Amino acid sequence: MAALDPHLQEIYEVVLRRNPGEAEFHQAVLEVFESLGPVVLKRPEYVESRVLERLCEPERQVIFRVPWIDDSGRIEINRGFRVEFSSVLGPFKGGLRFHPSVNLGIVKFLGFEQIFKNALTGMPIGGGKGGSDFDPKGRSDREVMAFCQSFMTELYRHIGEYTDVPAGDIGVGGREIGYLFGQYKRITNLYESGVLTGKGLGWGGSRVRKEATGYGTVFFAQEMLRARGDSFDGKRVVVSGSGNVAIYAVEMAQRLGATVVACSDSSGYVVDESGLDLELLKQVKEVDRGRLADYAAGRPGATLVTDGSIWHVDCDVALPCATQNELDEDAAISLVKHGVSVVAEGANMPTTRAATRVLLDADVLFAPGKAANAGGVATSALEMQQNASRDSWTHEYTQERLEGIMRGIHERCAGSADEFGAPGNYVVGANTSSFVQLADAVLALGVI
Ligand code: NDP
Ligand code: 2IT
Repeated sequence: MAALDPHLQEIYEVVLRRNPGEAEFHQAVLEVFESLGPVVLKRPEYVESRVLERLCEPERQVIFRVPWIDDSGRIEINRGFRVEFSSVLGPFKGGLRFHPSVNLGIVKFLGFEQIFKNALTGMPIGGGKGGSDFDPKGRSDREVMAFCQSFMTELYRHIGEYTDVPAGDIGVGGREIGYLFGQYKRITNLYESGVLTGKGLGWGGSRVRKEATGYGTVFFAQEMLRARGDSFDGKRVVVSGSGNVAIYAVEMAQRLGATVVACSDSSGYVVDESGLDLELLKQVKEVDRGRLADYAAGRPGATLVTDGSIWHVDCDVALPCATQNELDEDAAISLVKHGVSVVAEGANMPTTRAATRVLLDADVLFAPGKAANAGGVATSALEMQQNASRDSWTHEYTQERLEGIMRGIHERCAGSADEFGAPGNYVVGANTSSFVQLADAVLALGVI
């Protein structure tokens, strides 16, 4: 990687010192800083006014105990987090992740990414993230409810439709948002629809929110292909993960004429050469809350692979939609060797820095998550808009809005990449474009 501009290097070293042991947060900051050399050359006031230091320090970080009782009567103790990173563009906005790996460094990386992603949407939303090391896997509905109620019993005092608006992420879907919203409503005695997004369609949710991240990722990839005179039609696609983002990325890629030949979970991956059976996948993952092994068992011709990497399956388009750092340098080399032409990140930071370099050097069209997966949070902002006006839009209209937003983000990234001397580099485009918007707002609002 190119050396950082000396000012940026100095600031980065302070970030390392002040946030020890938070590897994912360091990585997210470095990825942004690597794009900003030409910006700080052109606008030295950003360095003089210490805009970068201000953006790297969360406005508020909350860590709390979450006690609850499991089905056997045992008392369980988890840790809850909410990092309210930046409200310079709007109320803090970003998901909650329930996964045993969650720690402060992971929540901070996600919150930091969210600031830039949310700026790119063009909607009035700041950045934040939260979650817990609670593992919902294998837990009964009652246990999940007990956990969510305890989590909200602390979180409620920090959130609100004008303050901080959480949503889902890994391990948090419609069921969890329901229990969280119910407890918020009970404690506050307010039907404050706009306090959480990802709600059910019958009680304040938005059409297309469930599908939005996966669909949006495919729309963004489609724009990149279109810019090269190409399309999804006839493409061979691999999608990692098999959760919310992955399922709807598969759905939209199939609708656009692609064959999706593989997807994964944390136990392995499935190869299905004739194209994934989406209805079966939804039944197994969304209805039965099962594993991909159950999909393979129910689908003749599909193979379950429990060792090795999904990125060794050859494809034209790769959509990492599982988790951070799941696509490493070896995986990128394998994808390039097999002739991949597009990689679009449905997950947050799934591609390591070394892997990103391999893809960019090979002239692969590479879409960073903060641009490609912004459709989820953008549709959350559309949900907030519907809640504020007590309205409910049609599926068709909401999807049109999502498509327009993704086209806009693509245009914005492509334009900013050109402006800062890196045509075709969507990493530079996404980071520079969002940073300039944020930095100008930071300066305008004064030292706060
Ligand atoms: P889900 O919980 O619905 O699905 C997560 C999927 O990723 C599962 O298949 C899971 O497998 C797999 N996975 C999770 N952690 C790991 C791990 N450590 N190693 C291997 N596989 C893992 O989450 P989402 O689909 O909502 O989120 C996926 C990604 O997309 C995340 O990076 C999230 O931050 C990002 N994202 C989500 C948005 C949303 O609206 N939901 C918006 C923008 C980004 P298993 O079931 O075996 O754990
Ligand atoms: O990473 C993300 O953008 C999300 N998990 C969605 C956040 C949101 O507020 O909808």
